[in-house]
Amino acid sequence: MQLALASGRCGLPAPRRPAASRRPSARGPVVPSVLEINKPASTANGSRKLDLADEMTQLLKYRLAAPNADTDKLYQSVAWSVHNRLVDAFDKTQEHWKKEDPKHVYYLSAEFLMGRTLTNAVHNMGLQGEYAQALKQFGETLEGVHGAETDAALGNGGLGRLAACFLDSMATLDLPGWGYGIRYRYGMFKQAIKDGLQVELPDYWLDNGNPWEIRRPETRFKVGFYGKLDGDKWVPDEEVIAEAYDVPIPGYGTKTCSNLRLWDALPLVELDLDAFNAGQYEKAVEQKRKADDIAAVLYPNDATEYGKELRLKQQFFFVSASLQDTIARYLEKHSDLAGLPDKACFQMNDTHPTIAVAELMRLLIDVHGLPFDKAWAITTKSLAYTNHTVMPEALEKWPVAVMQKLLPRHMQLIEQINDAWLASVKVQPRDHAASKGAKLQAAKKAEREAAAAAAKEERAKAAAAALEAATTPEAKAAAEAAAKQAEEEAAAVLKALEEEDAKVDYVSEVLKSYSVIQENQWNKGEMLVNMAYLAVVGSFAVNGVAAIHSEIIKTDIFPQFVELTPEKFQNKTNGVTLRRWLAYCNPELSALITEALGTDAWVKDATLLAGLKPFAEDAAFRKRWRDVKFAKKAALAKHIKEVTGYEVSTQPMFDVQVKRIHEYKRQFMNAISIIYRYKKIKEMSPEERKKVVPRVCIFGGKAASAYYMAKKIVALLVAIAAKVNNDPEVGDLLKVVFLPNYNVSEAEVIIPAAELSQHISTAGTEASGTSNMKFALNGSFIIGTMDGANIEIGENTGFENLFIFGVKAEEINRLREERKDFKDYDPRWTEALEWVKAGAFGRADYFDDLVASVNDMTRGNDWFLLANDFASYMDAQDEVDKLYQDQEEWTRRSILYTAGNGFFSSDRTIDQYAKEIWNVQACRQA
Ligand code: NBG
Repeated sequence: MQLALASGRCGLPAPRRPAASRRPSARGPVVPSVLEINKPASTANGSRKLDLADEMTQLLKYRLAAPNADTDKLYQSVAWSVHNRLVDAFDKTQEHWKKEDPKHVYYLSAEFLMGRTLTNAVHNMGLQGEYAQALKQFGETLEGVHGAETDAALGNGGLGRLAACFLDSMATLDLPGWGYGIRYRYGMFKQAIKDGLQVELPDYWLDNGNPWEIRRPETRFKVGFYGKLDGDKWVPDEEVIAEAYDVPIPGYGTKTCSNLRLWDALPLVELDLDAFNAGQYEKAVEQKRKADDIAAVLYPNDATEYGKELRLKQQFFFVSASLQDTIARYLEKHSDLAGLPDKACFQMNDTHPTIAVAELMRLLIDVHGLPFDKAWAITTKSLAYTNHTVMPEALEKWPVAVMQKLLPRHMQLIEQINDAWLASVKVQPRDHAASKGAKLQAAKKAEREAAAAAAKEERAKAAAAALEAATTPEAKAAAEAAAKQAEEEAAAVLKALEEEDAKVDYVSEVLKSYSVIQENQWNKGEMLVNMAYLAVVGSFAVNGVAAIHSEIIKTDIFPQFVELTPEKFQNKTNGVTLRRWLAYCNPELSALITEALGTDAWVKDATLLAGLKPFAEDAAFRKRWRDVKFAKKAALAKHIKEVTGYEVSTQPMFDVQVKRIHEYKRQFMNAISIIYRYKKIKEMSPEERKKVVPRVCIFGGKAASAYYMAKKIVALLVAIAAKVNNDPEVGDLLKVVFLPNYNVSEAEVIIPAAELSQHISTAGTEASGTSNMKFALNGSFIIGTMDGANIEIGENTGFENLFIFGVKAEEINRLREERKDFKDYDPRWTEALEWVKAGAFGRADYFDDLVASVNDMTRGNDWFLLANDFASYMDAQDEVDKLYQDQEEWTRRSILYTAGNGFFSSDRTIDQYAKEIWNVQACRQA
């Protein structure tokens, strides 16, 4: 039984204690009789207070019915006991907020990548001492039961994890706010490696119950789909019930406990008894099956669009339920919906929840009877939108046909919104569309005339040559006639073009660029709803997630909107919670920091980390800093051994790249550099080998199930590991590890152990990155490009402490253009790639397309510029090796990473959102 969670159908487990230590408690039969546990424990002041160990005992017996408390059951008993305290804190906070009625922010997100809750909740509530004590009575520790918890992996990657960090910070800052999302029955798929390839297994994360949620059968809303429009009255022909589950979110060092409300989907009628009695068993449960589908899976969608109706259904489902819920709560205290923007701000996390623009309009107009204009004023004062990517494939566009079918009323409203919007663009101050149209027209004219002038010159040259070549008067006359004719023809062509041009309505051409509904450029005739444009039109604020990204969205993604409403566009550089990502995942470093600073206040005020700077100069402190890193490396080495069987020494540099596998993140470039390193080590003499800086190269990350190239990259990494690690010639000089099923819990073990971390995306493609911040805060060096938040990390740490390489974002377009004729490969690149091609890592055919994608301009065009950046990447790697040999200097700078990057606390980010977008103030209990 107790192993079911460890290995069962979940595939590879997250970090946890070895099986041998997961045994029934040493304390013998731990469950006393009912009589015994009913005896109240009295406290010093005589009140009847149940002590924690007793409470756990009760839980073991009555909730878990577990006479033999193994580690899993002990975990659950602690979890349910913590649950009780969370519910208390939750109730008090929500009551307080209800009474005070402050403005709330509602964070709408299709993803929340929460990870485990136990350690975080216990520490945030300051109960670690009490629970450690209670567990001691069962012969267990908090760290011991920690591993029995399954990650709540309701997210794909950075965007979902950011949402989870934001909830922690909102609660910590006492900001009234809830998250809203979907309670997926299956979270992010589990990744396993089979025969060297990634396989995806379902994530049955709810199998053992979930102590971290509260089911709310009393909070239900209907959500409709499909059906017909009768005028503007919508009659859906499919309806489901959204039922709420609340996940309490305790703040750190505060009484505030806020909420993540997740929706489950239920059928209106679970079983159609008539159909059943008539023997139509499938029909009898059809409604249930359809509802089940909605909250079943998280789309494994990192940066690729799945044109799935079901996905739009999911998006609408949770958005509709969340808006209905917030409006209902607003109306408990207020009667006029015009005041909604004073009490609620909805932050749309990427394009996934942006159907909220149309749904809020529908609720206000159809359900609450407001006129369009009034509804629009409320909507545009309540919604804000965060963009998280510039990848065109991830900026969702829904075919009008799909929207029309699934949400006919919303499509109608989107058309009305668009019409009103375009009409307003037309009458913008200074006749914006007209003057822009005139400019466009003038530009086209100039282009035409320049082409005509060039052609004329060509012709004149040809005529002159013909004339010169003509020796007889007849030939001369013929040449003159030909020249004249050519001139007349050219004039006719120009005239025709001008006539065509006169027919073009330049104002409407301009308006097209603003339109929310656009033609599919790859499939003429198909019309699409551009959800990002809908979000921009419907929001009062639009933000990017790092300084460079916020500029790129202004210049490349929404420039036309910026012209009209520059004040809407903002930057909110991402951050991470220092609780989970430093204090709890690295208690050893945390203790050292607290000792040095003389306070643990940095956990809540990250700017205090700057106080570590002088300690970088202190040799004794540096030694202790190194000792902590070493201990974390040892823990990771142990984990690597347990999971992969590979034995790695703790002496080499731990070099890490963990993140979703994506071509733009360029794990392939890292792989090629490792192959080159490996090849060179093999060619070296024993003397030369002594000079090599040994490394353990660690990878982790999932490839989206349908992402062809990403899966090949995983396979290549696994193949390199198999070859290198089994090559006795190389020994400890190089080891390569692919840790399967990278998730939050894996990250918590990997990040504190890293000495170098790689953030090497093609400049301009990674919106921000957030693991770069986690690594930096844990004293890991960064090798990276001038991309996303790397740039701001450089500004905070001092660029001299980062290993920056590669081209800049502004050079990318030109280089992509030039690559058509690119031949100038770095010889190291070619040598390593040739080796892959020759089958040194097996599967030469399988890797062929991957190699071609970067090396064959006819089959791929190295779109992400790996070959282009390779030489400077290798140079940067040489610098890394050089610095690592000077451990004192390395450690000195490692301390500066932690000291310099307090800026990247999500508390800072959330404080900025609250002040600069949401206008939400703290509401704290006395
Ligand atoms: C991701 C970006 C990351 C960024 C996170 C959080 C999506 C769509 N975007 O660079 O790729 O750090 O969002 O903002 O997942």
